[in-house]
Amino acid sequence: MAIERTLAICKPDAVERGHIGEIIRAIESNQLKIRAMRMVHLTRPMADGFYAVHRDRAFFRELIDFMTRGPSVIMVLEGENAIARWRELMGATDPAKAAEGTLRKRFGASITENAVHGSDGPETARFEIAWFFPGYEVGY
Ligand code: IDP
Ligand code: MG
Repeated sequence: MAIERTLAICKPDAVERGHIGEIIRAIESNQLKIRAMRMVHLTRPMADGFYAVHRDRAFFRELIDFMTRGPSVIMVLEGENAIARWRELMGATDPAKAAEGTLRKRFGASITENAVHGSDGPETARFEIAWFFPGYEVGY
């Protein structure tokens, strides 16, 4: 199994409600290492570019309004099979459908305000890490 890196975000709803600590605890207690971290209040151009793949979806505007309404905590996670493992910890996109104990079940309020983000594959992870951590190097 490969060591992977993935991009994780505590979205504005999770930051507003004081869930950063619980989310980091879930990361650290599940053998994922935080390799980079920053708090960013996304501008519209940053959010538009990050979610460009969704720009034709009906929910795009609502998603961008949400993601730009307050700061997010953005992290690079690393570990064995990190991409799938982080998505498993997050749970399904819709908190109502997310498994018991997942972060979205615990902290998500709606399909838009679902507390956390995770890359969905290796290509996406590369793009998303470069988007928020330009120049990020593996050679630490
Ligand atoms: P994911 O975050 O589980 O990968 P995506 O389909 O990539 O889900 O959607 C990106 C984000 O857009 C979701 O996390 C959520 O915040 C929002 N979103 C997705 N689907 C809907 C929807 O049907 N209505 C409203 N917002 C949505
Ligand atoms: Mg996605």
